[in-house]
Amino acid sequence: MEQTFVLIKPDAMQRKLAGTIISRLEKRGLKIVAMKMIHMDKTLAQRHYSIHKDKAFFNDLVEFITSSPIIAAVFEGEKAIEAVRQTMGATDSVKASPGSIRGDFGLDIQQNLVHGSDSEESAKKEISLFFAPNEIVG
Ligand code: IDP
Ligand code: MG
Repeated sequence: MEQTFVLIKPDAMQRKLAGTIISRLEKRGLKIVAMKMIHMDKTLAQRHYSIHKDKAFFNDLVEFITSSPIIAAVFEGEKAIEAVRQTMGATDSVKASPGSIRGDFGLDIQQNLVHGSDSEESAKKEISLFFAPNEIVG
């Protein structure tokens, strides 16, 4: 069993797609083991996306992810990291396969609805950044 970190991003919240996205992940067979609604501050956003700190889009990305409340969650399942990434689709929503969340609901490379950890290492780091051990209750 593996755990991975998921964010329902501001664009998805504003478009009332949170339920749809959570539902798709659950229907895939993944289990919610932690979930909360938060409004990320700049410091947390910069830490969460620190790997991208030298990219041209970094400041815009921090601005975007802190622009409204979002949902942070931990999903658990067999190969959960890969399963969530595949269910999300490619980063650029235009290039994401139809049937994926980004491929079905988006067109944008930045406002792409959902975040999912890309490796075991980033999953561990991201989960611990947003959740205390006793908040993972599933
Ligand atoms: P991922 O979310 O598919 O893992 P990453 O490359 O880790 O994609 O990028 C993190 C986030 O930064 C993306 O989800 C997207 O919101 C934003 N982003 C990535 N590439 C670009 C870009 O070229 N322009 C603007 N925003 C981008
Ligand atoms: Mg990423």
